[in-house]
Amino acid sequence: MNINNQSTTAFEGQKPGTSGLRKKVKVFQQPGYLENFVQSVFDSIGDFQGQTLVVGGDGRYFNAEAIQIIINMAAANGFSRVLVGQDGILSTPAASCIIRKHHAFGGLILSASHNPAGPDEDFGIKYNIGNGGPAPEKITDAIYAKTQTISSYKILKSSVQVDLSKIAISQIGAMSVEVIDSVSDYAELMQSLFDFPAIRALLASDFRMCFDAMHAVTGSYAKVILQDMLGAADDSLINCIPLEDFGGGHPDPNLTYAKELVDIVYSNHAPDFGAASDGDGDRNMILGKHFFVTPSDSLAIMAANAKAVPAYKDGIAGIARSMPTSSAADRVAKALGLDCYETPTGWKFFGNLMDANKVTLCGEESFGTGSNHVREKDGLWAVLFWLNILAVRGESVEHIVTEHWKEFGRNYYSRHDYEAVPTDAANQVMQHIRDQFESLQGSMLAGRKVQTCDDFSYTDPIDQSVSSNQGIRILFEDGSRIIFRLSGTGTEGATIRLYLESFEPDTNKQNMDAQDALAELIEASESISKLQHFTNRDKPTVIT
Ligand code: VG1
Ligand code: CO
Repeated sequence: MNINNQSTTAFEGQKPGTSGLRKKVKVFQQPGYLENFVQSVFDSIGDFQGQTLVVGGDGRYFNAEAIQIIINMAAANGFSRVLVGQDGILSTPAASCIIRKHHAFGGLILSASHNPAGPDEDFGIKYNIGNGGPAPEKITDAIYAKTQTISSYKILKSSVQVDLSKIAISQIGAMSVEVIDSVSDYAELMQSLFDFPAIRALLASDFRMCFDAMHAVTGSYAKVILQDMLGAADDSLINCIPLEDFGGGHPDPNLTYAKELVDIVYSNHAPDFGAASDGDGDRNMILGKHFFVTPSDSLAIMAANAKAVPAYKDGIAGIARSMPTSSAADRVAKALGLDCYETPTGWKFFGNLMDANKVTLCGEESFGTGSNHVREKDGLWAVLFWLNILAVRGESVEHIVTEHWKEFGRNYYSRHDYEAVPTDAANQVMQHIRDQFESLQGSMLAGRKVQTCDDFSYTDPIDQSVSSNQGIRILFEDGSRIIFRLSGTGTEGATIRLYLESFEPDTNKQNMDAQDALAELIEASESISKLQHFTNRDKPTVIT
């Protein structure tokens, strides 16, 4: 093998965010940009000589080109085997499953998740370690440091183009390249976790569902699992052809961007169950007939009903949720006598807890739920989990949720996003709140007493690593919370996320609209942050 030590100069700002490096496609297309980042990964992950690398992505624009470059670099750097999804396709949870199952050293996942795709839109890449999960901060910090000093990268002298369209094994010098079925390992894992015969029977009854793949990666997975294996009717899957630009859409499964599905479940002919997944297949939105399940409630309800699912029939070890996620899951954990962990935003913080068997289920308010079956959040897994619960309980989604509130109380919850605001304005907002920490302490706000306010800092209970500045929290004595956080996944300016939560134990007051129930907290948020004033916006971009 003829290897070229291509000299290069560092690019500024190749800093992995909440979920890897995300930039405009045009930025990634600069000569050496992707190569520098990939080499910085290889230089930061330890000794992988003779080992396996998994590669695949969500199929967005630039996916295939990036994969060819990575294969040429993996061969030059000394991997002995690359496993790549057919047509370059691997959903994020499927990549995690394949890394684990085939004992790979790690994997490169090409995705910018929910961010729009196409020549003028976004691309992304992240490295997952051998447990199948996102690299922890100590590795992403090392990768970033490397990108700032890199001066050369290794690549084959004469570039090889692998045919990704056919399942086959080929050889590049000492390295083999295996193009594998993108779905089968993952489908087999799903079958081992859930009661497929019960779900099949449910789908064969008069129960109707609608799954929206939003023209992103889960289309391929939903066809095989929901349709071929579980018998879902043809018309129960929509937008299931993966497209390079996601059909011009924004595959973020929420009430704003999954409008087509939302309109269907709120129509006169609404199905019993609706669900959507995001660009790379790791998130989910769950809906019933004329009913929306908040992701925080979804996590709590899964935990409370876990024994209905074969894989969790003996109970779960514990629950973890990201800090901004509502504390609905904490109430279930308490009732079950389990530990509940509160981590910063981003799936990488759950890995250690799952590896140490402290938790089985994890979730984020941002439509991410998952378990220790892989080390990523998993959209279709959540859909199957709900179908399994529905098959066992034989009740409607709305009934299951409202019964849950009766038993545990309802955590009213909402997130307001102010997307693409000027970075300076966003920093001003955060500083403005910080400046009031002292005066807020113990004061009355929104008719309730402030208990504490701080910048959330997390010490990993397994390796004691500390992650600070993970969002501003204003915690009230009655359990209500206001949280401000800057997004780590955007590619334009800054995105401010405002998270609001209040607890309602009274069954007679659990049927309000969340925005109405949270009105006082919403007003108080503006008064202390001057968010709309600093950013010159009069309303959020997205409310969920
Ligand atoms: C967002 C979500 C976070 C999630 C992350 C990656 O991050 O809030 O909960 O883990 O996206 O999800 P941020 O930093 O923009 O708030 V995905 O589907 O893009 O891997
Ligand atoms: Co995603």
